[in-house]
Amino acid sequence: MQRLLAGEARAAGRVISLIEDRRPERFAVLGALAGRVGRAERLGVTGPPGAGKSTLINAMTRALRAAGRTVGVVAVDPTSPYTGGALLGDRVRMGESGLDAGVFIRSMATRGALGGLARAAEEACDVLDAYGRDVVVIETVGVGQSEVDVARAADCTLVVLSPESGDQVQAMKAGLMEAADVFVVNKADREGADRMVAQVEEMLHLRARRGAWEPPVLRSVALKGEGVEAILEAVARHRRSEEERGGLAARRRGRLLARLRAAVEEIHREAIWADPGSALALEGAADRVASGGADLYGAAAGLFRSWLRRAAGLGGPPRGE
Ligand SMILES: Nc1nc2c(ncn2[C@@H]2O[C@H](COP(=O)(O)OP(=O)(O)OP(=O)(O)O)[C@@H](O)[C@H]2O)c(=O)[nH]1
Ligand SMILES: [Mg+2]
Repeated sequence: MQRLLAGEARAAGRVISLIEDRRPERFAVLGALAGRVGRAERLGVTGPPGAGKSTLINAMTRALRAAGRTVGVVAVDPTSPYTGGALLGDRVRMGESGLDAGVFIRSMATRGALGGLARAAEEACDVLDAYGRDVVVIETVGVGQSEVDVARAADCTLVVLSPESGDQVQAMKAGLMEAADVFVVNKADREGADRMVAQVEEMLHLRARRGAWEPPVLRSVALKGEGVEAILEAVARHRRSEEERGGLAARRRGRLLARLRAAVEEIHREAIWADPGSALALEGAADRVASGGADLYGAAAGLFRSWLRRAAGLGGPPRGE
């Protein structure tokens, strides 16, 4: 079993590299996974820089492994302490799970547009899901809406704060706070944790209720694994509540619609610029716009139409293969 898992991890690693580099082969590889995606429980973890997200994920991973569940982690985080399945430096080490084939950790660095990275990260989660991980965790630093959205593309989103997060929380405001299904005030061993918990609870009271689920505000000392069981219990409770209300299905459906839309755009964008005719036409259009002979959008629409005609001549628009 361990060896099978290790072999699968290697294969998953290779597939995720194709995805990360946005290589054309990814279409076929992702296609082959169809039908096997959707079994894993997906957990998003976001929050201000340094709040302890990675440390907490590490502690949760240990608890999940102890319960016999396999775990995959995708960290969308250029400063992540994860490298190749181990944590670096004086930060928490993977400890007993360091060489555990039941844990797969992958960092994805910001490369190119964040939108592309968001898609790549979600596809990496699909791969780990298809390879049979029971729980797939995605970590993002909650500095902007798009990063928060990545973590939100999960069945349950944990927002991790620390006693020092007060100002950051003010700065990030709505997006981060509204993404939360479960709040965790980590570093509860430090002064100010009570104040932070009170601040979040007050904010939750002020806010109109989003639905039946009231996000709990929990405490943890991730470094010592304290509070982890209660967090995992809250995640399980949230899942049951979502399932009862049909929220999980609705959430996954909404995500699927958004991903399909983005995929249509991505396929066409790539196909348009892969066509040498488009590059030629682009130069001509730029000349016309520069000399005042055409407006930008008119020229762009013309470029698109001329590509459609060429694509039709070649047997139709691309199929993403
Ligand atoms: N005192 C205390 N320190 C902690 C705790 N959890 C994490 N830390 C420390 O906080 C620092 C940041 O922890 P990380 O887990 O890397 O935080 P992060 O949120 O993943 O950071 P980024 O991914 O860089 O945003 C490290 O030095 C940890 O050792 C805790 O419960 N108590
Ligand atoms: Mg981290």
